[in-house]
Amino acid sequence: SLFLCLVLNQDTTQSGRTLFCSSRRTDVVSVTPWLAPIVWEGTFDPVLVDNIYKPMNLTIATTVFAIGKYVRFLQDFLDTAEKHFMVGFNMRYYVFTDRPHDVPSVNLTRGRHLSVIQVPGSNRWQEISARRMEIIQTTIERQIRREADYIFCLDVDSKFHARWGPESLGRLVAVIHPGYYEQTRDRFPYERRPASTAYIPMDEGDYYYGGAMIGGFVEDVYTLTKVCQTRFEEDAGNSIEAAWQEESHLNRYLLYNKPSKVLSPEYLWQDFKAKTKEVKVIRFSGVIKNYADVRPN
Ligand code: UD2
Repeated sequence: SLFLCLVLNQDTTQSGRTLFCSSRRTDVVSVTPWLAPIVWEGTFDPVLVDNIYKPMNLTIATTVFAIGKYVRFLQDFLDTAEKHFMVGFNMRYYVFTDRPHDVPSVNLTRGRHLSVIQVPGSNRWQEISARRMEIIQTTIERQIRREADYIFCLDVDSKFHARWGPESLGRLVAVIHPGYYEQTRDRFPYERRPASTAYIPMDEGDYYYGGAMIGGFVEDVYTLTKVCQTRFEEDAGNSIEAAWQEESHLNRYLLYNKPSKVLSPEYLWQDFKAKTKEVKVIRFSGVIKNYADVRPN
């Protein structure tokens, strides 16, 4: 039946269980040129993946920043994460905020914990966004490397809508930005000034990765944040700020340190964007926000 399934490009049933075939998706590319999977709905069997990872008793760390008015996004982020994100796994949320008293109380299921870590506020959103790399790095040094196996660093102005499970686990995991998965690389908003350490020439680049998600083994994400922070500071010393702050540095890092798994834009959609035919399920998306209303400046 596996043979038939490959030939007919259909699901089939074996002992009552649906057999998934990677060839089931012919409308999207599901592997990178360096043979890392690109995770789309229909390219994996969720039951099989859960059965492999759940017995490992893994602990997942999730960092999320809610500085200033962004605390208002925490309730929905956490409520929906409890419904859809790594359900059945040990979870440690690390909430970084300058307003610890405004962190909502959320009912966490068994094996899931939340710590609030106070960090300074800032008047510049660019600085808040960029400083995440430094704070994640120091928190990994202080505690996360002893407390978790994998880590996800996520944007708070977002919600989960459907399963985001262990199919997303890997050594170094990045997500394709929903605004650029249909574009050619000359259209990617990489940093194009050679004076910046985030510079990517026009004829290089694989994908445009979204800064709203970085994931992987704690030590691999640690190295990524350390390198990006060093480069960000080097740029600052030369009075240059990359086009999309840490997202630009992330893209540069991933060009030369290829992710071992790439998540499709199903794992990072944007609510203002209409669903396209390739996206069978929106798992996580950025909410519509009024920048003037939530940012400090
Ligand atoms: C894009 C990226 C974001 C980041 C940013 C860099 C996507 C979908 N989003 O989003 O990840 O790379 O560009 O410019 O890829 N934050 C606060 N308080 C603030 C401002 C920001 O807590 O006052 C935190 C918060 O966790 C937020 C994150 O920083 O989710 C990113 O900031 P943003 O959402 O304003 O950036 P945005 O939407 O332009």
